[in-house]
Amino acid sequence: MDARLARIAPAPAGNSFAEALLMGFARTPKEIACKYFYDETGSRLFDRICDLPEYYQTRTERALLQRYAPEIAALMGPDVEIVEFGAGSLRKVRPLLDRLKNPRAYTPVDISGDHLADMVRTLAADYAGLVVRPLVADFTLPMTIPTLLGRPRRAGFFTGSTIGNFKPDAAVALLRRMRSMLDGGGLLVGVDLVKDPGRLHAAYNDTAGITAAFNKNLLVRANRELGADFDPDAFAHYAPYNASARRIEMYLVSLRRQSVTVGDQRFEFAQGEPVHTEDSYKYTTESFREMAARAGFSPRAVWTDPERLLSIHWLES
Ligand code: AVI
Repeated sequence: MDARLARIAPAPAGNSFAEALLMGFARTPKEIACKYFYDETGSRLFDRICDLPEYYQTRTERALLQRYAPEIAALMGPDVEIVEFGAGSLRKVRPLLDRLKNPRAYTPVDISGDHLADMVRTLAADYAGLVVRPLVADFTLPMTIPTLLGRPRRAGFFTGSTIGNFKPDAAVALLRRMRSMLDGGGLLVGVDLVKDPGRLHAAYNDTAGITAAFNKNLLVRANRELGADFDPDAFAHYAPYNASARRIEMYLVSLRRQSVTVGDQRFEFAQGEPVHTEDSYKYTTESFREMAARAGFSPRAVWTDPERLLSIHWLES
């Protein structure tokens, strides 16, 4: 086993939940950035979302990766370093690692260091001889990936339709940054597709209420970490599909007029006032390819499932 913790880069200062929340609440409508969903409870709730019958994304993408791993591995070629952005549980990359010819290294990048260290131990035990070097970093911020000895060609792995959680201009900027981090290598991206609005609505408004709990966990987190006094029951989960913008919008809506304290600041909420917590953009295969081209990539292969729920794109630099 060769799982060198080659470099652990701390998340930069000045980007904390407290600062983000106070800045977000100064806007109209108020907002909380969606990357703060993922504390320990939020990550566990997200895992449950992935298993929901209404949330087709995770199982559809898993099946696509399983099915097309040989083709993807052939396009990536031999001797590559796989860089996974937002690696999470490190499970999704396995079918690809199983098919790649002589992968030189696997570099998972994730913001959650403790989780990453545990997951790396499990993965490294199953892939004897693979150089695994986790990077603890917020890949949405500018960062440099240290070069490995021999400078292997890189291939990026960015699945989970996370690109949809960025506004289109920010998504282009992120893809552009990834392109430069990959240093001439290609990028594999998972992208949720435009589809029947009813199907989309159901995926973000599940009958078991897990997505609602995931959304409200932002308030629970603020209470715990920032000494806020939100009453999560005084806010409703609201997640409509905006068909003209082709995005799910997620909000916490104040059910009554109320004031809430966060640290030493007080915030007023009118009855019915929304706090914006997430956008989840949906693309057609063509509109995503156009976006990737704006970021400087040459879109090559694209794979979709028979129902055309989700797509996986291979972009070359
Ligand atoms: C992580 N991301 C792609 C999910 C999505 O579908 O936009 C986050 C999520 N929000 C509610 N359910 C899932």
